[in-house]
Amino acid sequence: MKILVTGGAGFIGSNFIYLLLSERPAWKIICVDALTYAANIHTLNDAMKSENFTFYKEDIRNRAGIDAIFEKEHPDVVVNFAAESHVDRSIENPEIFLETNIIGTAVLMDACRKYGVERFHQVGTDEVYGDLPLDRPDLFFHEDTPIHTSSPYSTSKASADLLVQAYHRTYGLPVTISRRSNNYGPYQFPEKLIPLMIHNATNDKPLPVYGQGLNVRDWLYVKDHCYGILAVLEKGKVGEVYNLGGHNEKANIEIVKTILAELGKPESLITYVTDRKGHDLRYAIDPSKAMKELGWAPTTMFGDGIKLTINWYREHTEWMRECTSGEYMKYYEKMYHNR
Ligand code: NAD
Ligand code: TDX
Repeated sequence: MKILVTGGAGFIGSNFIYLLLSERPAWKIICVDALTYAANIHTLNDAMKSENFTFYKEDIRNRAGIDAIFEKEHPDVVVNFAAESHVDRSIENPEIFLETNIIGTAVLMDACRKYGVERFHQVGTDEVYGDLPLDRPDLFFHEDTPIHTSSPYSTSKASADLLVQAYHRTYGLPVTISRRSNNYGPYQFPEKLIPLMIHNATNDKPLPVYGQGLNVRDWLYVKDHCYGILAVLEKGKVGEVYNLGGHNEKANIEIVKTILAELGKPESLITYVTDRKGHDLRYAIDPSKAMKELGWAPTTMFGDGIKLTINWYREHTEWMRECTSGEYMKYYEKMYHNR
């Protein structure tokens, strides 16, 4: 089996590659990543040691470059993690989200049509379903919940999903889509809530909580998500969408207080700042289809996962330093100064 993984130098893609190297050691892995600000090539240091792993620095928007990789490698399966993934950045600059998340996905699928693949899997998000009210804990996102997006990011991801379904219906491309909400774990870029809060708390810097910190997210340990994607590849039905989740809802403020407690830092570091524009209130996934049809279920409880995550960041200060030097400081200043 030869699998082409895009966005493999980012958070979830790299975790997926490490899962494959240990769980499917006979598979050949081709990683394609443009190495944007969100990537850290050192994340793949261990993977590079494997003879089953090949890395290409390429942009999924570059048709000639992508075609050349397909021409040379002829992958059996493609999993698309490559994306602009941060909601706040999409509010500042939507265009690159449209280019990478929509056009990039189309370029990849065109290459899949041209060279033939057994499966194109799109890594999606539950943000395509919009949000749920805070006072209706009985409501969840199902696979047939209408698409109803809030941010330029979620709109670009929804557009990509629709395009994937169109390529299936129009051209018969064998596709699957998985939708997941918030992941946490090793190798997540510190623009996202959990690594940002760990980084700031470790350095005794203020922890910027948007609004009142009452927005709810449905958290999944990244390794559980990666097992879910593998289950969709191996047991999923072509043309189907699978929601991956584990009923693990937490208000942001709860997460921030847990991180402070684990690190032994005072709650006085919490700073309430101006809310995100269009801030989605609550995400909550109904994962029963994936559980029933794929036999998949998450195994990491949040209490254990957050400890594993904090310890990983404690042990990888050099990795964090690489991410937070240079461009990151300018980004942080722009987004959080006087917020
Ligand atoms: P990330 O931002 O950590 O990594 C994205 C990777 O894609 C980076 O390595 C980057 O260099 C690469 N990339 C970006 N633009 C590219 C381009 N034009 N060509 C080639 N490579 C490019 O993202 P992530 O958190 O790992 O998310 C991966 C996927 O999962 C995304 O599609 C995202 O929408 C989806 N997702 C993420 C979460 C989450 O909680 N992080 C939840 C649900 C879904
Ligand atoms: O500094 C912060 N303060 C804060 O209160 C940051 C960065 C975030 N927040 C809040 C906003 C959200 O309610 O924390 C929550 C989580 O924020 P993010 O980590 O930015 O994630 P979110 O916007 O929920 O989107 C994530 O989950 C779905 C991923 O980034 C997406 O790629 C994925 O599709």
